[in-house]
Amino acid sequence: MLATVGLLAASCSSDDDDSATPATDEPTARSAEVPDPADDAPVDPLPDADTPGLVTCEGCPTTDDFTDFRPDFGKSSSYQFQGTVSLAKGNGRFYVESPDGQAFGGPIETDTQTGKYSATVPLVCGEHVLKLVWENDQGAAGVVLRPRTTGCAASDIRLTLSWDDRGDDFELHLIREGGTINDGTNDCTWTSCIGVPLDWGRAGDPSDDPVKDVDDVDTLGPENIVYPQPEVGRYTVMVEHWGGGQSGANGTVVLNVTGQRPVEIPIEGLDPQHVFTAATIDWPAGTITVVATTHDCTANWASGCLDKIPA
Ligand SMILES: [Ca+2]
Ligand SMILES: [Ca+2]
Ligand SMILES: [Ca+2]
Repeated sequence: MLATVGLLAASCSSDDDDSATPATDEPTARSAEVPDPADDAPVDPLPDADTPGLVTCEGCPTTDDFTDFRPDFGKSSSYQFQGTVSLAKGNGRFYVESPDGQAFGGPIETDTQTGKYSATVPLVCGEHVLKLVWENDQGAAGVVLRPRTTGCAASDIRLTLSWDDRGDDFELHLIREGGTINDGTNDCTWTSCIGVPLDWGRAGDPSDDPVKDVDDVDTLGPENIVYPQPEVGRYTVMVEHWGGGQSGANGTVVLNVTGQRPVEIPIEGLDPQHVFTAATIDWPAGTITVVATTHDCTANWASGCLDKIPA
């Protein structure tokens, strides 16, 4: 596949953009007429590059890890990318976009001394766009992939959480109507929704159950919950900051709900043993209502918040 590598112009800060020329006859990056996304949409770190291939610019971060830009991930719902990048100034960013308009992103943990990076990236059904991007003072560069997955059913609700290196660690919760955080029946989270999923919807039918298919137990994340065919009702999206982290941790939770554009909700200054209520989702309307409130649970914390929230 090396011979078919597409070199695209990256978003270099250099003025010398004419030097970056596509090496293949594949269509080049999107034109500049694409309207600006909404303020609360997940940010595409390489908005001008959508053609599969390496994205390079002079002096920018580079990686030699990719030769297959259209990988087939089969039935996997996530993939752990790991390798080495040169010249990255900090953590990278991944970004995923599906043909039906779902989008989400998160950090790629990157050791700037050794260049080693690792991130478990949630995948969506079918063919989609997946970017891995690093920055330095010269600009942003990396790789654009067009992966494919097969045999999966699209989820009407997808939640993707990531955080910074002060958070250790964050925990994503999807609570159905009538439930509270950390109740074992109505809260999809690390204790209830990994491996053997909760039996929501049709009893005994796992195809309509929520699953936490990506979990993380230290810094950065991501975590991901997919819920294919929601029951009618109101769902609450919450995030816990567990005990090992530092105060003032930041993060984001991205909601992808069928019929709605993606909404990214910032989490700002979440202290350990505090809980952030991100939003509610009403199904089947799909209505997302941003809540963005923080609850101090330090007085009632034992392996998670034991306060009865939401009411
Ligand atoms: Ca976690
Ligand atoms: Ca079920
Ligand atoms: Ca981690």
